[in-house]
Amino acid sequence: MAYHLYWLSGAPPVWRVMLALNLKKIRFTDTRFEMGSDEMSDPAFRLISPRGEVPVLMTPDGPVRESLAILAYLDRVKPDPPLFGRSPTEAGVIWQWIMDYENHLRGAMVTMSTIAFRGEQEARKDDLAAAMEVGCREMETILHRLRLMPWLGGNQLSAADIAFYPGVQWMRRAMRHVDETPMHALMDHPALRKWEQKIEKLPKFAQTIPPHWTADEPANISGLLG
Ligand SMILES: N[C@@H](CCC(=O)N[C@@H](CS)C(=O)NCC(=O)O)C(=O)O
Repeated sequence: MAYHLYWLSGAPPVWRVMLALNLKKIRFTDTRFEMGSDEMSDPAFRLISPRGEVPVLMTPDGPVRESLAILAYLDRVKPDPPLFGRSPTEAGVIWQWIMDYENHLRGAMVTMSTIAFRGEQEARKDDLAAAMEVGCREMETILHRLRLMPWLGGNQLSAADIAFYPGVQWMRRAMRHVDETPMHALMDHPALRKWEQKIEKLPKFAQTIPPHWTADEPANISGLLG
């Protein structure tokens, strides 16, 4: 098989790549690592992933790492359906929403979920409150967009939606461990739910759900807390 994916269950960047591969109808074989496994620090794997991170997609052109780079690569390999738009304007808008998420919301989500999964809500109350403030503000901007447009990047599903969706699911899991905050209402917003349902109708969506979320496998620990 021409494509082979190295992955970890529950890693949002991996989920992006799986969604994109399925959307493009690109078949792939895979190797699932366990968090902290020796294989991830193996010198041979470090040659293709210097920090020992996943996703890595082996391709006929060589290994590609970094989830957004993999999405860009796949879009060139198989342009239909496009992930980064068809026009310069569409590409610009899609990247703008991706970078908004990457530069502003994602860091806040990581802080909130790390605190939540580690049970540090009391011990790190101030950090949680600060991250929550940023997270809520950024989420409101995205919700405003989803109230106006069918997809985050515009009128079509794009890399912006694929980049954002796994982070939202990660947040949903984290928020189960956090008491009253305005984030609960934001996460329940009908525009967000409707958008998620459309993504969940994508081809082979069920196969992309992190297996340890559906099976009764123990939660990952250390680097990957979900
Ligand atoms: N910016 C990278 C992030 C990759 C990343 O952080 N992967 C994590 C899982 S979410 C990982 O492999 N962690 C394992 C480790 O650091 O040992 C991307 O988007 O692909």
